[in-house]
Amino acid sequence: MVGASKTSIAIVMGSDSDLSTMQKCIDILKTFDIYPEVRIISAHRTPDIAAEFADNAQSKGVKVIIAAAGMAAHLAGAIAGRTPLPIIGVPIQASEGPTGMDALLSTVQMPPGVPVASMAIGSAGAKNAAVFAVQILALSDDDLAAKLDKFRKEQSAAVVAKDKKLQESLIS
Ligand code: RP5
Repeated sequence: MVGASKTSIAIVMGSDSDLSTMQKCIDILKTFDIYPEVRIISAHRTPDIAAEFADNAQSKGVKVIIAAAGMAAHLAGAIAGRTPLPIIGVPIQASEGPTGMDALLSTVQMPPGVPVASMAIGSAGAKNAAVFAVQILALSDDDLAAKLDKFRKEQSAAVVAKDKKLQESLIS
């Protein structure tokens, strides 16, 4: 099983302008010792490469694809139409235009039968894409399930600590 989870996730994004947002996804995966394949592939500017990537992902051992794009964000859906792998979509807010709603609707409004699991717009979505991908893989990976359990407990403990600090500040 060594390294199995390291190659199980692929991240694709439509442009290098999406990378600063998707770095948050990559960083969370690293905390789970997952080092995904990361590609810049555009459904519109490099459609042939997008098709080739989608067609070959499963045979390369990829189990979950995270696809991020902004504006008319067709990358996740275009890949979903060519592979049975689960696709997690991350809508990115572009530097201009309607605050990411364009990308959200382009990502989430898939026709029945070809789903994309769309996350929230931007950084929150990028982070949740990582956690959601880990949750999928953890179903069949006990080591990863243990790391996920630890992650969630630490997350809860952080909130409890913040509440404790707040309560202490209110009585002092
Ligand atoms: C999308 O268009 C990309 O995913 C990016 O979010 C947006 C703008 O791309 P650039 O003009 O910054 O390359 O395809």
